[in-house]
Amino acid sequence: LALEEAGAEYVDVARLPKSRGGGIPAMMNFIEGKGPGFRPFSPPFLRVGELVVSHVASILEFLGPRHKLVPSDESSQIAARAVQLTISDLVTEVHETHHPVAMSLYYEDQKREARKRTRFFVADRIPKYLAYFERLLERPRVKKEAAYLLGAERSYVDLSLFQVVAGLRYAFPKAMAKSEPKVPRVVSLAERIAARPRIAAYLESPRRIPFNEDCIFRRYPELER
Ligand SMILES: N[C@@H](CCC(=O)N[C@@H](CS)C(=O)NCC(=O)O)C(=O)O
Repeated sequence: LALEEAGAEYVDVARLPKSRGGGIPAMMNFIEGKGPGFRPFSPPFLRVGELVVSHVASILEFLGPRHKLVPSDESSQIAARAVQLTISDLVTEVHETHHPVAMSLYYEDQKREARKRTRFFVADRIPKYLAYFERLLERPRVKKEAAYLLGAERSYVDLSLFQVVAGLRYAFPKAMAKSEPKVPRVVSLAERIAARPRIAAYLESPRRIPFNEDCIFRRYPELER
């Protein structure tokens, strides 16, 4: 989203055909320490020349100032890092709804625990996180249709919040239908980000991977029942 919003040129190497030097093996070369630069633990990571930056929050912190996706002052950049790390925490909790026991087990082998975990996640954690973002968007003299997380201008954390709202809607439609009326600023922000010309074009393009049951946000209706 950050690279798309910036209009930056990039290659999604893992999705490039093997015949063009891409695919999973090309990505795994880095994980196995065969690529140039730092050896990351897991995807996603960004390679710029010999520099390898891993972890979403760190990648965004790197891209932010270079692509004017964050204000230039230090306090805004520290706030951006904090919001992004909070979003990373939320994403980890989302993952744990379908993998509460072990990463190495299939969802089908931890379904009972997943149901229990999801019950608390949707009842307590979704409302708590969304209320926090809503409070960040509450600014004196700023209309709810105009607020961004760091102030008057969009930054990379707004893109991330859009992604999380989209993912939560996919995975937990019932919980989101209940929570959204309480967070009108978050809902408005997600709409405004989706409508930004470069983001809208990206969402319509094959570069956007549809939500599915292999990644972080998964729709297992039995978990919400
Ligand atoms: N904290 C990392 C999490 C990255 C992550 O969870 N990567 C997944 C793929 S989406 C993975 O490959 N994990 C392998 C593992 O943990 O063994 C980030 O924010 O980028």
